[in-house]
Amino acid sequence: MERKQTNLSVSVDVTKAKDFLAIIDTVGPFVCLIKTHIDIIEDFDSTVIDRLQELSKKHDFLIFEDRKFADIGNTVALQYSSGVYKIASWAHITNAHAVPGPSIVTGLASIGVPLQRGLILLAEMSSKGALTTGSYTEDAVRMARARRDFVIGFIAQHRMETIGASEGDDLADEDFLVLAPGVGLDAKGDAMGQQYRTPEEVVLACGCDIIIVGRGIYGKSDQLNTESVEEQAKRYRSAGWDAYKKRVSLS
Ligand code: S5P
Repeated sequence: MERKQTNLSVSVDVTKAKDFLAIIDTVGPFVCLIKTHIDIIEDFDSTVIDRLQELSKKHDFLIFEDRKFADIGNTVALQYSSGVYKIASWAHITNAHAVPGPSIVTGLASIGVPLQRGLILLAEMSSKGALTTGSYTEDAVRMARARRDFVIGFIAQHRMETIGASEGDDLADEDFLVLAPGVGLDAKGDAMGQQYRTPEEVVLACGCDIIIVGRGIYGKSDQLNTESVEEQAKRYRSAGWDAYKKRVSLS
């Protein structure tokens, strides 16, 4: 983030490999992180991963596969390491729901720690009516604190620092990343329950670190317009980074 002066992560939720790679090559210079849903690519083969890894080196970004694991430890270890996608072999970061309890982290860590991967826990979701509130969020944060060798942060809508802390907990050196999806400068939501807030709201007012932006950058049209994608990536990058600099200067 510091090297490239950006806290923008682009979520590349498109179904054709050609569009997927074209968007990544276009936004690459402006992001710290590319977020993928590899299982929505219709013409997937292993060359997509080779190319993604080349782009990660070319543009200096990390790869975050948004797999949202949600099963028992043994199953998630298999889903993370094996199958068609072999996620652990290429994704620097992946994420998991807290719903199965600490065993999901144990299962994923058995694969991810030896590969020096990082895990993000979903502590709060952006969708309307999400059940990730109150004690659920607190327990997700406690699960992270118990595995700081592997859990590097949260998907959340607010800073999580003091949430779920008990008296006597030493939080002084705690520095979890907070990645916020549901970010848009133009729309307030979509027709399927997504809710958007501005970079200023999520980063400055709510203390999140990284903004995750999908359709706000590449729109919904079938015709990819890389000029407009580049323009939007620059726009979100400066909105996100300005809000971050303001927050850091206040703290
Ligand atoms: O709570 C969440 C968690 C995630 S990871 N809400 C989300 O929207 N996401 C993901 O962020 C979602 O799966 C999608 O890939 C992205 C948001 O996309 P956008 O097009 O709405 O910006």
